[in-house]
Amino acid sequence: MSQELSIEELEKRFQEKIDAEIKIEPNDWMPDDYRKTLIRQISQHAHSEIVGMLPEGNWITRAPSLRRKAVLLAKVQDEAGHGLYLYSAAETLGADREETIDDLHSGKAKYSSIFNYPTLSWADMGTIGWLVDGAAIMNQVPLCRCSYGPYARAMVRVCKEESFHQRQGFEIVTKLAQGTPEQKEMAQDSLNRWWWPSLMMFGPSDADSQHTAQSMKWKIKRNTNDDLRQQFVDITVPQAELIGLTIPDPDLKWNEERQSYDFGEINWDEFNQVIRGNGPCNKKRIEDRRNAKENGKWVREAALAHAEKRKMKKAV
Ligand code: BYC
Repeated sequence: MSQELSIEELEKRFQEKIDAEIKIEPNDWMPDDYRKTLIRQISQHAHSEIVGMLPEGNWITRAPSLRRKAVLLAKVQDEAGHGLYLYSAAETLGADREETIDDLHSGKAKYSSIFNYPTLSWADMGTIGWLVDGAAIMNQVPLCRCSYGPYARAMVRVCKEESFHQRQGFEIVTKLAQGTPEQKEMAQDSLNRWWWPSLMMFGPSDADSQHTAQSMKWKIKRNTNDDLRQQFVDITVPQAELIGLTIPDPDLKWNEERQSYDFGEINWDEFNQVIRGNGPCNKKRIEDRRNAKENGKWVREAALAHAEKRKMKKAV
């Protein structure tokens, strides 16, 4: 039937479906740019989950107790799972998984800026859970209502797991903040280093965001970058106060009129440098992912050889 309709008519019907909150499924007609936008966002998101395993994986062998180690291992494994759901969701749009991953390894594809910062102390495991997973939840809960069905459904499970990640992180930071003066200092130092990069996770300001307007029209995104960033600040500042830590922003102030916090200017030069590949750990992250693929080659080859052997056995 779609062949009989003009592109304009197809686009009109597509937008009507979106406006009526009807999910778009893989075999439905969709504009090329809708498909491209989703492949871009979902694959960047998948890469972020996989690269996001590295800064925390770095601390698994140094976790301070068996309990902390088990929890951290589970969290890092959850992130691998999130990456896999997301690569699968991108495949439903026609993306080739190997090519998508090659784009990450060649430096062509983006992933979240936040994972280009180093994890220098155990407190960073707490702060990442508290702030980074906290920001991820703020951004991803609305994505559960994304117009594209497979992405929206993947997000439901991801968000449930992210909530557990956020809680375990906040628990680590709370314990440190209530510990010895050295432990409290470690927690404060970690907050000082992760606060601004966490705010950058939400992306450029609305005035500079290239994709937000169209993505909101298509209901891929449900909120603007600045809107989510503000919600994150409003929720997180009282949490820091509760555990006696100070947000490293001299301009942070409650605005009675707006019933919201005013906060200082983000260093957009730093953000732009990091997303262009010049952050503190960009090169190391890509190198680690490339090595992981290379080191896993024998597993893929063995699995393929095994599959071939089974196929031959069945054929006999
Ligand atoms: N880092 O027009 P804009 C997680 C890029 S959480 C790097 O606003 P859009 C995890 C953007 O891609 C993190 N690049 O774009 C948590 C675009 O470049 P291109 C992952 C960024 O797409 C804990 C350009 O800047 N979450 O995984 O409308 C543990 C202009 O931006 C960033 C997601 O991916 C950034 N922070 O909005 C483990 C959530 N911000 O593509 C893992 C899904 C912007 O034109 N994604 N850019 O070259 C989204 O919601 C949206 O893609 C964004 C950006 C809000 C991130």
